[in-house]
Amino acid sequence: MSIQTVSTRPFPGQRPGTSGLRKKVAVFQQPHYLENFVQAVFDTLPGHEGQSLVLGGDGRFHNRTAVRTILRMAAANGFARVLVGRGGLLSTPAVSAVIRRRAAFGGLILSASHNPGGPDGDFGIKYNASNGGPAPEKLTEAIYARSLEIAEYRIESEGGDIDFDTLGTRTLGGMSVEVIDPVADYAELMQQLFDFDAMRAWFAAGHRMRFDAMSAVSGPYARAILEGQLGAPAGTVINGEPLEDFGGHHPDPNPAHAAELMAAMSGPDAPDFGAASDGDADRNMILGRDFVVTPSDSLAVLAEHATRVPGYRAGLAGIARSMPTSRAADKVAAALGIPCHETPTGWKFFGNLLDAGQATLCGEESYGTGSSHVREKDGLWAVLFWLDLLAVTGRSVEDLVRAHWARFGRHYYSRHDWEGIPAERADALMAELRAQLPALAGRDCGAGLRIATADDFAYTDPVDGSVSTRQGVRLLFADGSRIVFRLSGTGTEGATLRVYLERYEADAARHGHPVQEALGALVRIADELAGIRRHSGMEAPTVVT
Ligand code: VG1
Ligand code: CO
Repeated sequence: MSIQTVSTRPFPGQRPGTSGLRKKVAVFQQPHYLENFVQAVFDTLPGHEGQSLVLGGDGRFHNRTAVRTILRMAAANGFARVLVGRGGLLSTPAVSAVIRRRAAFGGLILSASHNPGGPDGDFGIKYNASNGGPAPEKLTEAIYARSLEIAEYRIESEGGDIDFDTLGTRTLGGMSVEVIDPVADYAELMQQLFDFDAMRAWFAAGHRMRFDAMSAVSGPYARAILEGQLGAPAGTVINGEPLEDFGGHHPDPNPAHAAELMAAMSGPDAPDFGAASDGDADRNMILGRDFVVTPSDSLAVLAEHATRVPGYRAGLAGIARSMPTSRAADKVAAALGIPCHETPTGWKFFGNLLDAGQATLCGEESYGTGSSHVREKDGLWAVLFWLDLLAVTGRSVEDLVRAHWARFGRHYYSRHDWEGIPAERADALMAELRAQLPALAGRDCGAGLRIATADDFAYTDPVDGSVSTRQGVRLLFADGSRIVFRLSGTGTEGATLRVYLERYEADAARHGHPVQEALGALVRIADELAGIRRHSGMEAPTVVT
């Protein structure tokens, strides 16, 4: 074993955002950049010596280089074993599943998730703890603090050519490197949760599905499970080969970026069920024929019917949703007599609730849904959940959602993203908005909309008491409508303002309006109060979902 200690100097700005550290590939390619961050993680984890680490990523450009570096650093930092996905691939939910199943100390996930990849795109890295979930804020802040004072890192000088493309165990500087099948543990977990026979019968009866893997890491998982185990015809999974640049696409499963799938799901010959997932396979989009399911509704529908599925037969302990996610799930929770927790944006805030058994299902408006089976959101899991429901109820996607609205009311919902605003302008917008807050309660905004309360969301974790402030400006209207403003914590260029709009409609006779029309008054109010056009200099949002 020949450990090299390399002198280095801190890089500013290695603070993890909503989900890990994300930067342009060129930033990560700077000498010592990745090494500094990885050493900061290891330095912040007492007791990691002699333990197991899980390692893998979504296969984007720089994934393989980073895997090699991290293997050598893990060896030099005293890990006994690294479990690495074959080819350096592991989806985010699969990392979570492997950590839990094999009782690993933690894991490193290489991904910038839904951000574009390739040499000019983004790269990212995040640490997940022994519960399989994203490092909580306390830990990410400690990692950041450490990155600001780092002076050296340790790396094994050999092992740069270690084979991680074939299954098996080899050694690197006294540490064992176990190359595992990226799909196997995950697929087994899915078999425990869902009724594979019912889903097989659904396909055998001639139902059709299209799953768009967006040339990202979900391809191998979706092929193995949908086509391999459930008998879906070959070609059900499209864009199923993970590519370093995601084929030049934005691997973000929403109606704007999954245009190919949207087109395929329209018309009388369209498949019965359409789905997509993102770069690291933790997001999901659910479509019926000519029908789009919002992620907030998806969470609510899954909760409503959860006991139809084997893994949730015993019922739900609770539901948790991020604050900007619509309150459709709250209605279901109330009907079931279970709590519905409201957390800040980012999956790391669900970890404690899941660990404490206070929540079974979790969801975010950003196409993220998951459960206590792992500690990450899980794209293919959500797709299988829907598929299982289609199979056991014999109903269509649209029918399930419309019946849900009829029973619980419809939450019209949309998110408007204003991307690429210069950071100081976006900060000024938020600062002005925050300054107005004390004066907003009681204001009549016209169109029958009166602001009942206005605040900046703060969250106290009910399990460990930790407090997170400034998590989004909320305008709550007397009729139950909401507007939420927050800045993205995952972008790598300028700032992105996210405006979340929600309006509740109980009357089934009024459930058929186009969404943007139903939210028109709220869109107007959002711009009036926040001066979005004035501050951004833009005329319209860049992405509407
Ligand atoms: C976005 C979403 C958030 C999600 C996060 C990570 O964060 O809004 O709900 O948890 O991405 O998703 P932000 O700070 O940009 O709004 V993933 O699939 O990119 O890891
Ligand atoms: Co993701």
